[in-house]
Amino acid sequence: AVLPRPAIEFYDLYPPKDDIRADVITALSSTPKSLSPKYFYDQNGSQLFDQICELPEYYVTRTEIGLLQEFGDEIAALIGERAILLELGSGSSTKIRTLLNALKPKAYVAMDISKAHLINAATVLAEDFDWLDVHAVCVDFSAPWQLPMEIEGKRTAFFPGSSIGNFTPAEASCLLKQIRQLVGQGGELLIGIDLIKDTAVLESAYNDPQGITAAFNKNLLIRLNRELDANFNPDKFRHASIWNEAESRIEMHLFSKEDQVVVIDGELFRFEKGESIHTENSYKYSLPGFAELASEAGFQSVKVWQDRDKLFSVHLLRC
Ligand code: AVI
Repeated sequence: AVLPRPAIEFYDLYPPKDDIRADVITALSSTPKSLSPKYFYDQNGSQLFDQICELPEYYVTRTEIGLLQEFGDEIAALIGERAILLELGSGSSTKIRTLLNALKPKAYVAMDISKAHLINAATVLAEDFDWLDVHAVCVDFSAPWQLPMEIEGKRTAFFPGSSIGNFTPAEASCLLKQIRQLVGQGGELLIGIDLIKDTAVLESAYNDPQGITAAFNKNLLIRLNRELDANFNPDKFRHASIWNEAESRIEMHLFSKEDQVVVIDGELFRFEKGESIHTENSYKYSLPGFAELASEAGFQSVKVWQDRDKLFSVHLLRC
């Protein structure tokens, strides 16, 4: 028998394809060349990211989930029941599952740039938590946005995974201010922040020996081939992640293995041997460093949790 699927409300705020084309062409025409990490997350990229989260080297996901499990009751007591829970970069909506029974929110709004993955994750969540009012919004956080629906209640944003680390500190500051607007006076933000640590630990988390992170990075080229009629040969690029101490960030690059020309929708792009496409930054913070960023954006710290090895932190902030 086919079981009825609990309905989710879906809202699409994602920009049209032309925006991607113009953005990619500008970024690859600049020196040094770059591509925004937001383009990683097509259906395939979201699945590869889920695989990264399971890697032994990628301590980020399991450490954060450990914190949410260990301190979930305390977090829920500080937030209180019946909040409107807004998750930014909800992906597969895995982490929120550890909090839902304790939090008993009035509604859950999953927000992500990866449309098909988002709809699927929100639908499965609505099936598993049939008492929960589930909404899904496809949105790009790098541009200003507003919640497309009206829901009454205290708002709590959830921004896990240290996804804010994929924005420069200046962009992160703008995004935090946007989140403050989103949740309003008395609203909260529960956010995961990855911490500065030993270079070898950081670099191995982003250069796994199974090559999943390399496949995730190169999927960007495969996506451009499909969506923008480009002719990248992913085998002619080498994945590498490097800790940039001065900027406090892991940088992901795709290095051209040879001199080559790539055509994107009729336009030619030259790559020299060894030239890189800078595809991602993943900023790491100290606790005081993040506290300063949050307070500058108008948030007060309620409580900070970290694991015994001081790998990762979860912050409850209020405005
Ligand atoms: C989504 N984001 C927080 C991940 C990170 O760690 O910066 C993306 C990622 N890139 C490579 N591995 C994981």
